[in-house]
Amino acid sequence: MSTDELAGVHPAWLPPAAFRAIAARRVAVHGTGTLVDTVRAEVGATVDEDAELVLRVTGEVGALGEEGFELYRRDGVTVVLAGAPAGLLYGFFHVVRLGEAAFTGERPVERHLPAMRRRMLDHWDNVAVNPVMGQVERGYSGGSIFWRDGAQCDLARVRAYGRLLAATGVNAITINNVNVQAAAARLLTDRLGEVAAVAGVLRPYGIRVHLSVNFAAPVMLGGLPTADPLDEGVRAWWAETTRRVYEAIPDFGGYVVKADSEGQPGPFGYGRDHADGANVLADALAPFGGVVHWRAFVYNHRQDWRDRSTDRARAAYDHFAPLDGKFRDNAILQVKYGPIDFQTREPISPVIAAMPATNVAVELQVTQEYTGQQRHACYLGPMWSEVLGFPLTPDRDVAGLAKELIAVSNVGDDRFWTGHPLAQANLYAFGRFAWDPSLDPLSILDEWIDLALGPDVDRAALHAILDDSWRTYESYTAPLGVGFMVRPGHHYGPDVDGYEYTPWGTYHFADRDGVGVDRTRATGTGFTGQYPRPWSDVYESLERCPDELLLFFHHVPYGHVLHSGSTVIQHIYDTHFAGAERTVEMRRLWERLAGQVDADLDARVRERLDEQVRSAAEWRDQINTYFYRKSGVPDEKGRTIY
Ligand code: BDP
Repeated sequence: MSTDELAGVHPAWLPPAAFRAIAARRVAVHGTGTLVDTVRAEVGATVDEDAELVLRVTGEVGALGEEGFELYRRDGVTVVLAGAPAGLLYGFFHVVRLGEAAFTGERPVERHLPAMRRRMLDHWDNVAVNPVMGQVERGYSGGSIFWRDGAQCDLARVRAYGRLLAATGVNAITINNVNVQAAAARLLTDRLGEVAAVAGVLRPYGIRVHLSVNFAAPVMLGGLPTADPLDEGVRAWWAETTRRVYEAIPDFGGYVVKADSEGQPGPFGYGRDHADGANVLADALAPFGGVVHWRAFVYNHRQDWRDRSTDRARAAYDHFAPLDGKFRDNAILQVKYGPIDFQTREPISPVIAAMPATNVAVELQVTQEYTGQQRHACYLGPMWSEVLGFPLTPDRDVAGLAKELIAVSNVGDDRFWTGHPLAQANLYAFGRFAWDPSLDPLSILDEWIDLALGPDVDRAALHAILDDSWRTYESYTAPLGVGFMVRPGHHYGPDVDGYEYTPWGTYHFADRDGVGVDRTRATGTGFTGQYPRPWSDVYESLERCPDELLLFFHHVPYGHVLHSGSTVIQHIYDTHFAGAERTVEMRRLWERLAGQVDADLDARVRERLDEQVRSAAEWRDQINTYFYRKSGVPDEKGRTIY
């Protein structure tokens, strides 16, 4: 794996030390196929007899599917059995994770099967540098690992990435931005070779490649007069174009489409609905076993901000719920976990429960667009655990309602992969949750610490920094679920009114008397009515609405008393002082890692923590000052607010 391209690149969670326990043992690998060969290459020398670790693909184990595996240890031999090569690969990496524990004592038979059939990362990488968004939209880790200056990169980095992802259980990636510009659109046709090359290096890791396509491709690339999904010529163009894609990439995954959203073309332009739009692509992909991921992130980003009857939170449900049952089986509706846009705190999107006859995938954001942009340490595992375990309907949680888990990747060509080295833990956690949403986020963090930093680092200090870092970030940024108090455009740092008088639909309605968005049925936008019971009632009720979502659902006076006993205004002051203070503590805790991690990793983390401390103080001061001046209510603890 060591090519020039990888010189100096941090091994993330697969350093040579992670393989210590396996390297010290005699290993036998039985089976054939590309993925079994991958396992063989990982193991190095293998033996035929007297193995202490046996990895075997066998038809003898039932119900493990393509990806499941069985693990046990008996009489000094650790055995991994899989029904298919992919299962063997995942079983192998499971043994890597276990380390010495895989070779200690006896182990009864455990069965491991992925909860989600597709575990996918979306890259928002641009082929040509976008003048506003750069090479990677919302990328905080340097350039793209796929393209540089409009041309495909050396793929050694992509291969190493595939290996890292396989070790977490990820089995699909979309390689280009959902906002598909001209150069990227051509990946579907004359630049298809680049997609095939990426598919080639990821295939040995069981990862299928998907492509974001532009809904207007028949016009842009095919020279047709229309992209109307019901037009016969358009249908034929998609069918033929897709046939060519599969000729080049027989195991191609499918398409991802952002349509009628933030300026992207879509079926609305032709008077058609989104099921019409998705189905034309689904039909083109079906003969080859491909799927289309159709994003539900559809809303009017040019609304009149003075018109309070429109509510961006309502948009996805209003557009999609009436279409339940109209999507093809190989169309997957990709729904962001919250109704607005990857905020630090949002309620769960009601769309996830509203479409029982549709395949729904839940989309998370590993790239920290709204959670500190990889300058702030913010471990998102606890948030995702809450999201996935949320009992949205009386009999199912979000993980049970979703068929797939998808997230926007946080990786770039940075030598630590993720800009902030500690942000690696988020990427690692995503894969692990997609495999098993019931995992404990803090145990996942332990896995990452063990693998990436070694078992001897000050684990307690790392936990003290990261365990609550999401809640810490929440405490010094937008309060009580109101969201979007970020600087317009790049979304870093505070600007309370930055979006307040714009057409983007993200408002807080703060005035001298109160703050928050009234989304009730009784007096507000009616958004609460999109939830199943009991949530429609819980959120509608000022008394029952959880504190952390209060301002998402209700407009309240500053003196409103929370369940915590504090008033809204005092809560704002207290959390902002405490949150900023906490970042100073995080920086102090990191000092304990000095000498335990590589000097350059240490330097990078220190630089980021300094910025986090600075930025948290800026958030504290701007938010507190804003609300003090609006409300005129002094801090009851007498701290200085200007
Ligand atoms: C928003 C991002 C924007 C993305 C959009 C999306 O600011 O860059 O294009 O999400 O998900 O959060 O399509």
